[in-house]
Amino acid sequence: MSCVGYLIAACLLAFCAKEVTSQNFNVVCYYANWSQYRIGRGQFFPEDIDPFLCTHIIYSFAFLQGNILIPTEWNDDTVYPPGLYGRMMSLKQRNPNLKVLLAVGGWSMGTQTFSAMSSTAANRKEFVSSTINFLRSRDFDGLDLDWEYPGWGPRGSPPQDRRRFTLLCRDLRRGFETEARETGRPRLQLTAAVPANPAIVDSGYEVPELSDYLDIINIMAYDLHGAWDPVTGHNSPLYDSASVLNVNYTANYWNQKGAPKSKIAVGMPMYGRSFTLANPQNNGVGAPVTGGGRAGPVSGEKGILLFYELCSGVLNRYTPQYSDALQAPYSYSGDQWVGYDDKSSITNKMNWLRRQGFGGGMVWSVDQDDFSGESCGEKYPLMNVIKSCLLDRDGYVGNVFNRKRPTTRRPTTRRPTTTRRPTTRRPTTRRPTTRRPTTRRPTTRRPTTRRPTTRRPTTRRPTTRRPTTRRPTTRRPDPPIGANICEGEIVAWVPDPFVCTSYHICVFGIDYPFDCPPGTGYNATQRLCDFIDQVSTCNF
Ligand SMILES: *[C@@H]1O[C@H](CO)[C@@H](O)[C@H](O)[C@H]1NC(C)=O
Ligand SMILES: CC(=O)N[C@H]1CO[C@H](CO)[C@@H](O)[C@@H]1O
Repeated sequence: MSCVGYLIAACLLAFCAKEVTSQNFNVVCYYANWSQYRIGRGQFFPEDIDPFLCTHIIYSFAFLQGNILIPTEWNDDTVYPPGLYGRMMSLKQRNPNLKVLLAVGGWSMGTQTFSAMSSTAANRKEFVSSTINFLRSRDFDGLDLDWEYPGWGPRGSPPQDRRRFTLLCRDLRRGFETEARETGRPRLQLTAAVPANPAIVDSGYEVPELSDYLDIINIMAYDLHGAWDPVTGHNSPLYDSASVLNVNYTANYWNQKGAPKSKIAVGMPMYGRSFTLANPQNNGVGAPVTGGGRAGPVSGEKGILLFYELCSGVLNRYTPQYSDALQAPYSYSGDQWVGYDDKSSITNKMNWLRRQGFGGGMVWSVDQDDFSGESCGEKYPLMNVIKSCLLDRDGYVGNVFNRKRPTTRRPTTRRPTTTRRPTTRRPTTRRPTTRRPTTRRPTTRRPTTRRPTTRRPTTRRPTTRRPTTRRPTTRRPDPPIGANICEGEIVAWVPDPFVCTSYHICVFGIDYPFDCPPGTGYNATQRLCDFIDQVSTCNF
């Protein structure tokens, strides 16, 4: 299609047909914990999220150690300065309908630990009960399982893992229900990120039974084509009559296999996948390539362009094209080719989603849209399209939760401003873009051949992140004699029994004592250092 044709299509698509419907949609936003290490304007923190754009935020990722959930990032879980978990939770003060879930797994964690943890009832039991404690003590509203993928041989998961995954979901759901009954709190939610490729679905997912246990099924309907392919292909085409790897096919496939539409959240990428063309004259869909496209300036990853990288370069310098067959935009310039989603293709997907009656949309990931507005000229251009099609102005909650109205907009006054943000946010040693993927890995990786070894982060960050590095230098000498405060605690925050301005982080029974900054005391309810007059133990 010509450029003019493209513009007309863009205009036609730019409206969201919002007929009156009683349906409440979910908008599930993944947040990548490594976005804090992007450079310059790409650097992203929880405060950069507009809490009214999503009904659910999924913090990615925590890992498993044995049967226990562990944070992966040195500052995920700190109390002072408040860790990224805590900072994410404060978004709920602005939008009380917002749910924040924690994802466990991801492409880089692999399948082995999931496999072992889910293989016996006793292991699963330990995982379930420790996970409930972990989530509750940090105010998470649920868990998202990102096992990529149970029963999928090419990543080392044996066929038995198909059943194990179902049992894991069953035990989690039952555990969450029991805990909710016993405590009177709203039940923790259980969701999963699942593959788009039908072959991977069939080898690992007992869809009808799983669907009973899961609240939301997040289909990773992106990475459908990429640098591992020999020819250009679109990251996330809505349709494709030549291949099952398209959004319409996979969402309907999950539904036909037994997942109710209301539980399906259809994934959308906030990034494009790019290629280097073998011959610049041959620049359509299906043209031979020599590999991934040049890395973007912020992501630094070959074959990937984040949406704001597209805005600041590609969208005005490349030649835009629109594939009618795929209902998807792509662009090329010289030997560079990129397939992506923009405002009109997302609008089109939203209209499709509403027509088809699916329960909501999901994005990977919220930190890849233009959150600052510096590149695209407006803040969160893609997320706002999704919001305008699926949510009302208040970003109401989706179909599985009760709606709550914002009560008082209590801002962040309770927290001394000095504790809010570390001045030096970023340990210079650990950042680089080479270490970690900007996006989550190929949902689609067809079984055998294709994956180049470069795509997988083989080296995990060293194990240096742990507690020893966290401790401020101004330490009280020793914990009171005989008090092993941390005995039996896996991961816990414990107020010091004697000093109201101190607290302890216990990690696998080991005590890491901390002092609050001058003028503040430890508020055990909020798990932070608070103004001293807010801390009951300091005022009696
Ligand atoms: C979308 O998927 C459904 C179910 O697989 C199929 O019947 C329909 O033809 C698809 N639509 C297009 C335009 O491919
Ligand atoms: C900085 C960083 O990458 N932190 C963690 C974020 O989650 C991933 C899981 O995919 C871990 O590998 C990282 O260690």
